[in-house]
Amino acid sequence: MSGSPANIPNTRSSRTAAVKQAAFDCGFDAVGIALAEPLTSEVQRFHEWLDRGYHGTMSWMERGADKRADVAVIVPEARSVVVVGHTYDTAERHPPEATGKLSRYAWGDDYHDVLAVPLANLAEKMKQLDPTMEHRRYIDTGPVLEKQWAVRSGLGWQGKHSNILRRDIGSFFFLGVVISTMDLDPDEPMADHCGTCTACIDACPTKAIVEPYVVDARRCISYWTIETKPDVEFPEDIRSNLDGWLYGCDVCQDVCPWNRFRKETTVEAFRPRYGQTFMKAEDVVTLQPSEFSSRFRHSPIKRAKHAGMVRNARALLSPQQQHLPCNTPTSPSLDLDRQDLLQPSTPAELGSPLSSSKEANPEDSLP
Ligand code: B12
Ligand code: SF4
Ligand code: SF4
Repeated sequence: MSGSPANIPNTRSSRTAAVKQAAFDCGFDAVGIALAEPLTSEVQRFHEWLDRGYHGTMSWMERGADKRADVAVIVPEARSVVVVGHTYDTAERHPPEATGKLSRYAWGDDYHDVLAVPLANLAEKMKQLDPTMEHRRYIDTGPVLEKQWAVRSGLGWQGKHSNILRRDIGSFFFLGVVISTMDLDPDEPMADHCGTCTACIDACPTKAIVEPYVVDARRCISYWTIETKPDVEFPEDIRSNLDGWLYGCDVCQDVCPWNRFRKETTVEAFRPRYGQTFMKAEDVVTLQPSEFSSRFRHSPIKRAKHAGMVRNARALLSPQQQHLPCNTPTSPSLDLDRQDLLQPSTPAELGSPLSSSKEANPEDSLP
């Protein structure tokens, strides 16, 4: 019987090392591996969260419970979940008193599109290591509990703001997963380094972090400015506490001490379009639908739609300022469905390599 070709690792540990190296070669900044076992306690908490109504109008979160609980429903015979992180931080900062702020993740092109390429490349490299491999891959594109897989895989810990973070690169990174039949060595979960810190809870303008590690989306600026239909007006206690955010919100991450070690991406596609980290609300309310389409083509902001961005901008303006000529339609159109899967496709160009990490100091001055 012939053995593996010389360049294909033939032990589980060498295959695992090769997969991790492949993730870095494809441009990811962090990688962890979990066994593809059912998520039991995590799913129970997820359902408690839904039962409390914390998902608001995001009814798509009620679907796909079987897939969230067990990735073997998605990939029969799944053995491993490879979780990757890709930073999106850039050198730009929001001016301190700016209003009309755009959240950092949305400054450039849509990460679902940008990261589909390196994730496809990673899957292709895994396939070269194990030609019999079956897989599915996701970047916020399906009913997969990505943060919980990131925790299981040791990629990071879940902070009290509920995002995943790491000591070497902070939290400004996206997550992606490859669920596969490949037999790989799992990593140990990472210790929680939040300690006694409560900076994110204290700073949240709308008090959306209702207990440590738990966000009530119905109180979160990100939910209101991104996920609600354009014809829904903000409740007064949200509107009056928007803290200048036009689309999304970065406050809980901006105040996190671990983001002193944030790592800048060199991926041009994530840099702010037109150099803008904020837009004047007065300008947004007068933006024509055609201008909106061209300004936000291939941007995550298209999710809010023209009418949604105008609604967000109006909420930032005082009642007097709102009497600007704006005549904007508020007709809601179809929602994007996050249950769409990224279909495995042919590998494309490798993603741009990223700059090396800033040195992460020991945690003496940190929580
Ligand atoms: C729905 C959703 C939202 C909702 C709900 C937010 C939320 N906290 O889940 C809204 C619209 C508000 C939102 C906002 C944002 N989002 Co979002 N979102 C998602 C999505 C699609 C699903 C997340 C989900 O399943 N939430 C359900 C709740 C129940 O999960 P959970 O918060 O992890 O809850 C767990 C904890 O509370 C835990 N728990 C309870 N008690 C305790 C106690 C301890 C000790 C511990 C450890 C845990 C714990 O149990 C729960 C279940 O396991 C994911 C993509 C995906 N498919 O996973 C992206 C995702 C989470 N979002 C992301 C981002 C970037 C954001 C924003 C930063 C965008 C912005 N700048 O505006 C904000 C952050 C707001 C915040 N503080 O959470 C990234 C996060 C990357 C990262 N590094 O973690 C993801 C992973 C997308 C991606 N692929 O990169 N998002
Ligand atoms: S994103 Fe903003 S509103 Fe939402 S939990 Fe974080 S600080 Fe609060
Ligand atoms: S701000 Fe503090 S409590 Fe919140 S995630 Fe960062 S370290 Fe944890």
